[in-house]
Amino acid sequence: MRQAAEVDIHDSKLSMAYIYIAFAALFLGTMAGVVQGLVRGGLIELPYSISYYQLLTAHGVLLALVLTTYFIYGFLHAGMSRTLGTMTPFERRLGWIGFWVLTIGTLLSFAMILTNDASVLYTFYAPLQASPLYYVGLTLFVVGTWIGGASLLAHYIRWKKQNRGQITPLFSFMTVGTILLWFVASIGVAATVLLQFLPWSLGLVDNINILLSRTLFWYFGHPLVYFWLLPAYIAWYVCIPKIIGGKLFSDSLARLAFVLFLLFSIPVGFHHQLMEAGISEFWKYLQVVLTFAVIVPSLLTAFSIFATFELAGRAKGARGAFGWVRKLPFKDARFFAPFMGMLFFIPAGTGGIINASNQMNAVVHNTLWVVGHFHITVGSTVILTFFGIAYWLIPVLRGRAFTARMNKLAMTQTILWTVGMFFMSGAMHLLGLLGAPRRTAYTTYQDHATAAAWFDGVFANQVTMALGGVILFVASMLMIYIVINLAFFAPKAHTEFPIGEVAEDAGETPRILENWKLWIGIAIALILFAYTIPLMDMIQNAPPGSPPFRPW
Ligand code: HAS
Repeated sequence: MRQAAEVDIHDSKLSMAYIYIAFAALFLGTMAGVVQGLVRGGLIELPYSISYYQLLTAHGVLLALVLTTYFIYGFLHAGMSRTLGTMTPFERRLGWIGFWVLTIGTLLSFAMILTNDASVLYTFYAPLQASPLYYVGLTLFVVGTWIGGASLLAHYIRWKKQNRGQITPLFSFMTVGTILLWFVASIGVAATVLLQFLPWSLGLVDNINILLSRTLFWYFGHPLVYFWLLPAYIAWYVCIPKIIGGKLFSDSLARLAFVLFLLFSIPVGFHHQLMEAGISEFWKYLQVVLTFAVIVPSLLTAFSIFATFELAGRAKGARGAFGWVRKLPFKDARFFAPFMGMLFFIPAGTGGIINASNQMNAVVHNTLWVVGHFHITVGSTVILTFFGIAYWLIPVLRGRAFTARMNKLAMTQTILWTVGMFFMSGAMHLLGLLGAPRRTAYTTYQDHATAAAWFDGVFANQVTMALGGVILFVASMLMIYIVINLAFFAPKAHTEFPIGEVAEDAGETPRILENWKLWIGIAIALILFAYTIPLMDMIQNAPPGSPPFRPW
């Protein structure tokens, strides 16, 4: 007898629409990446007046913004449909409207990058000025995510009404936490784009308050990294236990981690501005303290996942302190890819703690170290987990199988990605420590001896970086091949959407963890505390501001 689909067929179509664009962005973004890596390494020069900064902008926007956002929405819509039941036509329509608004925004912004009217990098720092259409595109992008998020929240609210008193399935609880975090955080970027960049780029005002724009950007920019991370954590907490044949160690601890992210991930943006004049030490200090608070839920996650692995191993008869490690299914790419992501997160998180420490930030800020940091956080921990999800999610949504042959290729893909990232990000970290700056094209600084010394190490040199980039590019093309196979050519089959259970002796989940009004209230209070006075200061004692610059 044919089994019912794990995700309703109409909901699957919506999720797949997001996922197709995510992988198209991976394709284009890594193409831009490899070329730009070769240019940065001084190995090739760009033809046809394409600029390094244009490629760098395309690379950053496509991978950090487009790939992540589309994959996340595809994954969350599918998981909500799986755990709360199919969407109503209204909820699905909202999902599609969100998708189209997001896509129009993406295409518009991307067109501006292609015409070299927006080579402002993915952080679009003022006083670099792009075409107004670029900012219109960004606005539509954010509005699209709000509409898509409203669809997810509407689904949740309806389920809650229909299932009064029941605890929300963990996947859906975590989705709500992620979307609420996104809503509160993206107000910052919407404010700076609408109130500062758009009027300035349209010529309605002459100058822009740079400090204010960066502050509003980083109010959004740091929680943005958790918007990328939390869906990966959803897979670690909810799907991985099932894949390894175990049970989640604690439901309450998992929910608590997500609540703590909502509270502490937003009032911390100043740790990206520690070297910036115009913000007093006290407010930087306060936000660094809160940054250290937002490390706690990741430490809780490390603890929970370790415990889940150990429980699963012991249930399968493992002995000794670490015998359970051998019981993990390392030959299953659905586990192996996220597992490598977890391993990456150990040095990556340590690097984050270094970044957040004021004195050490003075050493690494604006150097290649930071580029190394974000390639092993979002580029490895998050993306390897997303790849691991894709290996079963695409077959679920397309009614196909993840065959043994594809599993083998996926294992090779993971190893290539890991090795490529090790070389590229390792070299970036070392070069950054020596002082090599970020956001620059290839230069020998007129053959200055200090600059030459940065790059003459055995491992720490431009060529290692470029070599890592080439390996990553091969890994990326392999991933595209696997995705195309899973979506269109793999044999028809029923594939399971892995949703894990909680260990029997985990204890009951306290209801207060789902009191979103309370958590949003505390989050807003913390944000007001950390930001009100510095923002008022930036507005009341505003500098004259800056006219636009377009140095490309
Ligand atoms: Fe970061 C810059 C601080 C995490 C992304 N970060 C960036 C930028 C990006 C980024 C994109 O304080 C550059 C922005 C730009 O363009 O300018 N970051 C932190 C801190 C954390 C952190 C404190 N970052 C992330 C994550 C990202 C990300 C996650 C993406 C997803 N970051 C900074 C700072 C800067 C910065 C400054 C500014 C630098 C500057 O000066 O410009 C923390 O959240 C990290 C906490 C994580 C841990 C790790 C826990 C480990 C786990 C794995 C366990 C493993 C298991 C498996 C279970 C404490 C959970 C083991 C099993 C076995 C069997 C062995």
